[in-house]
Amino acid sequence: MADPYYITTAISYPNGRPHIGHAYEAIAADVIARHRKAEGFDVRLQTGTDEHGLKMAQKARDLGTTPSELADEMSSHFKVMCDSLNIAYDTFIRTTEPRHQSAAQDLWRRMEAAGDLYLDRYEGWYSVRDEAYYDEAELVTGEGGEKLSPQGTPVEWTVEESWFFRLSRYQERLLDLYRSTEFIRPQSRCNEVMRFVEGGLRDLSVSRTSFDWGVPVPGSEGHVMYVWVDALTNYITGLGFPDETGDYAKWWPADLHLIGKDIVRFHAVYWPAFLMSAGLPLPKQVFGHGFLLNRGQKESKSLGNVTDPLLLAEQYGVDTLRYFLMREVAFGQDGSYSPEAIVTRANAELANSFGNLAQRTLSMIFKNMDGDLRPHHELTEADVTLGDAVALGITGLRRAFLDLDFSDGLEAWMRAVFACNQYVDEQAPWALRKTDPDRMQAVLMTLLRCVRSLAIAVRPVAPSAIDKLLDQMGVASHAREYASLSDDRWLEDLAESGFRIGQPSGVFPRLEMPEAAA
Ligand code: ME8
Repeated sequence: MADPYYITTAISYPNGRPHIGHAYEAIAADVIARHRKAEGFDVRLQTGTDEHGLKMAQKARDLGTTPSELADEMSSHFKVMCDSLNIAYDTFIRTTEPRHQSAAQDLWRRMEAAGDLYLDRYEGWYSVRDEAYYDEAELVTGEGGEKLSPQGTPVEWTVEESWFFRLSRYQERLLDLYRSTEFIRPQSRCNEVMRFVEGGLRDLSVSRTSFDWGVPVPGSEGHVMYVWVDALTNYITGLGFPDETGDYAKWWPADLHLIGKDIVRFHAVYWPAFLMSAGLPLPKQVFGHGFLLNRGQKESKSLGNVTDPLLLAEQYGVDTLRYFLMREVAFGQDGSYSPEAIVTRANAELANSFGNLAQRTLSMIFKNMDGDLRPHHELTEADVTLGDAVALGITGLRRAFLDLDFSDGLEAWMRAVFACNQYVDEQAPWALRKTDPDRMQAVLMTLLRCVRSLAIAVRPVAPSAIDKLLDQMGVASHAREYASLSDDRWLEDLAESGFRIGQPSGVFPRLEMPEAAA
């Protein structure tokens, strides 16, 4: 039976519409999910929206609506974004669902039963925007001399009665976890978290009395859970927790929580500590990806550079956008995008290199030998060398993707594409039609094999375009996973159809450079 692989994204705050950072994270998670599926895993992908907390309550008040109406409207935009970007999620969770409330309350009761929760007074520097308290020593000074959180957001001195979680108890167990496993990736973020934990952990305030838009603390009227206790629980709510049979038994612990770098502390310190306290297994890995910047700048309303990711997808194509993001950014680091960068890369790599290779190969076959393909030929050294180069590129992609190193993986793939184009130029199959039709057959058959393998390899990144291409080539849907890379059964299917391929049409069109940049 296939091994299960459970991957989650962060759940987004639906206090506004999705931005490019949300799209980036969803796309990366979907590429990982599709890649693992292609590698033969039984995959589950969960995403959703984080609907409680002060931020939501305040935004709703500013807009003159209720938090629940705001969440309903905005959450639907996140779902539409996922659907439009071809994100194959299995569960879209909303933390306002009743089943989520029972899961969060159950986790709370377990932490209470472990003796890890106590009531006290909380005073400290609180950032509404980050929904976090900070130590005096962590604060920075703003341009006007005001105190700011390390993320640069305003902080206020706040006093309230609060439940506390005995985080301090877990310091050593957390450090052991970081030291003995690859719990936090990339390494730079692991180092940051280790420094933070080694500096000493203080107990964490985990309830609020100043507002009521949250999950009620069981048995403690007037308290709602700190939004992060509630939010982190989503990863098990979606599996039916507190029922520990069924989906939970199959999929927990998660293999990967994919999140952005700003929320690593919540996932790598608080979440494992909550789970240790509740006596539940820990996720296997937390990966903190970098931020996506618009021409090197953070998008913000005040700069007027906020881009709707769906408009980008509409303009350049979903598969092109997905390819660009995975290729351009070294995964784990910050990256930048601009319309010119998207068009340049899409044209150079997708349209002119892979698209052109596929189109040339299929058109020559369609024109010269449709219905007349023969799978077996005597191979020359050039054919064997090309086969090796393609195999190397694909192994490179697979290995790098397993390690979440997408840009390197796609670079290895691109090297194989270049090798194929060079082979076409050198072998010039069009010139062989009259002089040596057998050799033309062998060259085109070699190319057809290579195009199919390269298409299957990159399918997790550009699933719709690649499926269109594989349809044209008559490759059955069961022969599109990585297991079928090394067998020739697809040729038997093709033989059954009388070796006919469909009328080829390009799947990666050339894009126009935006006018401002031309
Ligand atoms: O943090 N580039 O929600 P969120 C890349 N609700 N990723 C970005 C980004 C950017 N410019 N901006 C944000 C929350 N992100 C919480 C999560 S999980 C239990 C609760 C990422 O809507 C960010 O790092 O602010 C996070 O992983 C995700 O988008 C949602 O951010």
